[in-house]
Amino acid sequence: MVKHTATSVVTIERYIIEQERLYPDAPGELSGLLYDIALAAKMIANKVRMAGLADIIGATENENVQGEIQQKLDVLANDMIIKALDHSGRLCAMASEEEPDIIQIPDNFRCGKYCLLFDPLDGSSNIDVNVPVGTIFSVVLKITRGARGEMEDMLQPGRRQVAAGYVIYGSSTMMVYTTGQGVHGFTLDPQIGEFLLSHPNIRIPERGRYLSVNDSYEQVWEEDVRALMRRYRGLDGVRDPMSVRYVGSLVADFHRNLLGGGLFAYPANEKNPRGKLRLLYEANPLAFIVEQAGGLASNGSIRILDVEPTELHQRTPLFIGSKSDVMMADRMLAAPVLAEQA
Ligand code: AHM
Ligand code: MG
Repeated sequence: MVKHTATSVVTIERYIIEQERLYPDAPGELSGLLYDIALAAKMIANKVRMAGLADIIGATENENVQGEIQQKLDVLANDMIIKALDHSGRLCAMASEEEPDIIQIPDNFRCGKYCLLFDPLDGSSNIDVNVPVGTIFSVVLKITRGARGEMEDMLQPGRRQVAAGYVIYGSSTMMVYTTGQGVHGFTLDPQIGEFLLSHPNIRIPERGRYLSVNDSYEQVWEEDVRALMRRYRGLDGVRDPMSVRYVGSLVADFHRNLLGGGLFAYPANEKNPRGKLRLLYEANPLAFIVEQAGGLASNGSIRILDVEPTELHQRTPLFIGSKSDVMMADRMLAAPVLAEQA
């Protein structure tokens, strides 16, 4: 990794170019792809920042905006990502949490060798109350021979990802990504419109301070999950208690735990026997990031990155964060969580 002094200003573009020089075998197209995603993130950040004003502006400028500003932000974010990337020649197809099927590259654009899978605006139900939301993305190489991306290209296990990242639209906007050479975070300077390197080589603490879980599901958890949560809280005297922090916005909960140490858990339950979160758009990319930062992600029985996907919108239980805390989940959830069989 190139060392930067505290005073050097490193834009995401400069960083990506420098990484490319360090790893000459790495395909340059991947760098361009990351840069395109950063551009889409800036456009989404701009809309998210205006979200609280949408009604006010809509009321005064109804004719001009023709409803666009009041369109659901997750749909807008979805469209922005597609439009920022479909013409680049780098992708052979995309898949989004917002779309039922694979998104093909329009006929008039060249197809490339990568597939992009993304959740355009995770936690979007929080937007009305000014809680951070995020974009999550995953990149895999095309494995089929035809010109276009196919389902088989999308359904690759997470360990085959070549890049993954997220953008958090919080008190500031940050983009965090990995290409398999560590995890690096960039903060958007809104004055100049550039992502600047602010968190080089992020490492997650081995043991977590925070537990992020929605414990209103306690009644519908299996008994082993209940016992695990009691352990994290220090109630069985084995572990010192973790503090509970739950935003209910995965990117925000994950980001806090990545920097400060902690565990995010969304176990299977009676109502959601396969869990809630999506393997391809949420669990896989965050699992790649957390492992690159020294942490771990599991579905309660196996490593998330080793799960073989069978469908585009597959759900999975998720335990992700500091290594020793995720390993504790694997040890205590003796019976595999219901996900794999379903
Ligand atoms: P979404 O993709 O529909 O936004 O749902 C995912 C969100 C995550 O951000 C968050 O961790 C989880 O749902 C919260 O779910 P719950 O309200 O059941 O705790
Ligand atoms: Mg989501």
